Amino acid sequence: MKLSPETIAGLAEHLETCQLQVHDTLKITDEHPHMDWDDAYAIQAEILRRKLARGQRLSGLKCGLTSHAKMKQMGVATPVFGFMTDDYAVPDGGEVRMSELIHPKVEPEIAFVTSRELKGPGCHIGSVLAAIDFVIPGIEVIDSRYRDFKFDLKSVVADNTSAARYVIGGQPMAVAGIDLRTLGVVMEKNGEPVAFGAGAAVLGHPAAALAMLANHLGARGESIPAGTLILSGGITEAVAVHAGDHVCLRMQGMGSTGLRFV
Ligand code: 0L1
Ligand code: MG
Repeated sequence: MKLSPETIAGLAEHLETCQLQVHDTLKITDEHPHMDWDDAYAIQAEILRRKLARGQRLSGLKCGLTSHAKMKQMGVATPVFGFMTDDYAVPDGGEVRMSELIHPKVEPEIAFVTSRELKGPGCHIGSVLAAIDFVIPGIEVIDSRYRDFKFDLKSVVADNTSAARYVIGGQPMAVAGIDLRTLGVVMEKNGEPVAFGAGAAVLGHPAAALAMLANHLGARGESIPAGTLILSGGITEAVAVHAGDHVCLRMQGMGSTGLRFV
């Protein structure tokens, strides 16, 4: 690690304050060009610690930048991992207040819920499929705290991978019998289809994203507990939203979920 514990705590406070006070900032690597991956994940962990200390609860984990469409949109080449707390959860069909966000975008994602602990290293698609209770449609609302979404990967990791809100809903399905690679998704904004894709857009198979997450956590002596909700990453590019927009995600055989921005 290159940053001191004091600098990590200060950067976590800075980024979380941007989130809570709804203002943007320049990417933190401008001031700390030598920070490394461990520093970035330590800043993210400190943001989680601050939220838990205020009584929020961890409600899920997320994989980000797992599709070529997202990687190309953001000009990066590596997936990243983050967390969601219970205040990020939006009820199915519920409202998201624009006044609480900076410049939100939505992503269609396959959400997984585990029935067993997943532990790396050595986790692979097979271990993931054996440990999944069900999959369900999910929309992630990302809201980078960086001005104009201009960042590098370490800055994004520190900013908890832009996590802001999410909704899940529709018909949960067991993974046995579904080919997650050919699972089709259509995301609509105000009734118009705006993004289309299939599960294979996520690293060839969306379970591969969870295997990467388990291996990432395993390298840190952590694991994914049974009963964890995990967003596997945007299948398409993220779509910008504004007040008044209604977003609906339809997933093949699983119905739909949606939310409204007010
Ligand atoms: O969920 C994600 O794909 C992570 C996004 C992080 C970068 C961004 O803000 O687009
Ligand atoms: Mg996402």
